[in-house]
Amino acid sequence: MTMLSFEKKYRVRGGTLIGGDLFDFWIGPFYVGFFGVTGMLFTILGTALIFYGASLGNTWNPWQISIAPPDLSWGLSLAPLAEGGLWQIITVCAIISFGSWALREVEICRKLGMGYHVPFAFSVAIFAYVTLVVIRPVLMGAWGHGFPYGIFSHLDWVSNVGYQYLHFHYNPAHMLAVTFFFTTTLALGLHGSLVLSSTNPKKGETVRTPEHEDTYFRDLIGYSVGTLGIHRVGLFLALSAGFWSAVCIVISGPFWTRSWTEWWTWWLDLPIWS
Ligand code: 07D
Ligand code: 07D
Ligand code: U10
Repeated sequence: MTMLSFEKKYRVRGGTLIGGDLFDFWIGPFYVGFFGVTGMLFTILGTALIFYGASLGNTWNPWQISIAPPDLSWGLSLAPLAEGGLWQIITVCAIISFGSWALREVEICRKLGMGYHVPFAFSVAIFAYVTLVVIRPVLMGAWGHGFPYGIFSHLDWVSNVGYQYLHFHYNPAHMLAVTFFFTTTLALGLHGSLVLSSTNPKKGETVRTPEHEDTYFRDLIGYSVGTLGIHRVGLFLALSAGFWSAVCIVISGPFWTRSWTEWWTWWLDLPIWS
C-alpha cells in the first residue's frame, strides 16, 4: 500500500482522549487534536515571552539571549516578571507544551492501534527536564536553582553546578548516565550498520534475510539478540541514559552537598580494611 492510500484508510475519527470530534482533524501532514491546540497555544505564548524577555535584556544576539530564573532570595515564591517571573511562566508554558506533545503522541498511537512506547520514551526526557527546573529547585527551596533559558548561559549553568560538587565525573549516577549514553550510540551504530549491510546491497546483489543478521553476530560474538530484541535493548539503553541523568542531578544538592570525590570514602571506610 502506498503511503498516501494508507493514510487515507487510517485518517479516520476516533481514539481521542479529550474533546471528542472537536479537534479531530489534520492540517496538511499534522494531526491536530485537543493537545495540538494546547501545545501550539503554549508554545506560541512561551516563545513570545522569551522574545519579550529578550527585549528587556541588552542583546539580540541569539547565542547570548538568556532568561534567568529568580534570585535565590525569592525562594519558592513568585518573582516580578523582569526578575525571574518570566522564567517561571515560561517554565509552566514549556511543561504544558511538552506534556501536550506527549499526549498528542498518545492520541496518534490510539488512532493507529499501536503501543504507547514513543510517548513513554518522550516522557523520560520530560521527566529529566522537570527534574532540573521543578523537582530539584523545590527540594532545595528556591526556583533560582533552575537553569537559565539561553544557548550559552545554560552551558555556564551546567559547568558552574558541576564545579560546585568539585568533580561531577565522580557522581556515580552521572557515571551510569554517561555509560548509558555511550552504549546507546554503540548500539545504534551496530544496528544501523548491520541493517544497511544486509538490506541495502549493491546493484545486482540480493537483499539478505534476518537470518544473515543473526548469524553475523553469532559468528562474531557467539550470540544474537534478534531483530526485535535489538529495539528493546536500544529503548532500554536510551531511557536508562535519561533516567540516570535525572537521578544524578536530583541527588546533587538535595541528597549530597559535598564534593563528589568525597562520596567515595565509603570504600576506604569499609570494615574489611581494618
Ligand atoms: C537533535 C532534536 C532537535 C532539537 C534541537 C534543540 C531550542 C532552544 C531556545 C534560545 C538533541 C532546539 C533548541 C528550541 C532554543 C532559546 C531560549 C536533540 C535533537 C536542535 N538543552 N546542552 C544544546 C536544550 C540542558 C547541554 C543544543 C533544551 C540541561 C550541553 C541546544 C533543553 C543540560 C550542550 C540545546 C536543554 C544541558 C547542550 C543542542 C531543555 C543537561 C551542548 C541540543 C528543554 C541536559 C549543546 C550550545 C541537541 C550545544 C547543547 C537545547 C537542557 C547541557 C541549544 C531545549 C540544562 C553540555 N542544548 N542542556 O542536539 O551546542 O539535543 O549548546 O531541557 O554542547 Mg542543552
Ligand atoms: C533535560 C532535555 C529535555 C528535552 C525536552 C524536549 C524542545 C522543542 C523544537 C526542534 C536529559 C525539549 C524540546 C525545546 C524543540 C524543535 C522544533 C535531557 C533533557 C523535554 N557530562 N552534567 C549530564 C556528560 C560534565 C553536569 C547529562 C558527559 C562535567 C551537570 C549527561 C561528560 C561537569 C549536569 C551528561 C560530562 C558536568 C550534567 C545530560 C563528559 C561540568 C546535569 C543529558 C564526557 C563541569 C545533566 C538531567 C541529560 C543532567 C548532566 C554527560 C561532563 C556537570 C549524562 C558525557 C564534569 C551539572 N551530563 N558534566 O540529562 O543530568 O539529558 O540533567 O565529560 O544537570 Mg555531565
Ligand atoms: C523513526 C523510525 C522509523 C521511521 C522514521 C523515524 C524514529 C523504523 C519508518 C523518524 C525519524 C526521522 C524522520 C529521522 C530524523 C529525526 C531526528 C533527527 C529527530 C529530531 C527531529 C527534528 C529536529 C524535527 C523537529 C520538527 C518538529 C517537532 C515539527 C515542528 C512542527 C510543529 C511545531 C507543528 C506541530 C503541529 C501541531 C501541534 C498541530 C497542528 C498545528 C498546525 C499545523 C498549526 C496551526 C495550529 C492550529 C490549527 C491549532 C490552533 C492554534 C491556536 C488556537 C493558536 C492561536 C495562537 C494565538 C497567538 C492566539 O524508527 O522506523 O521510519 O521515520
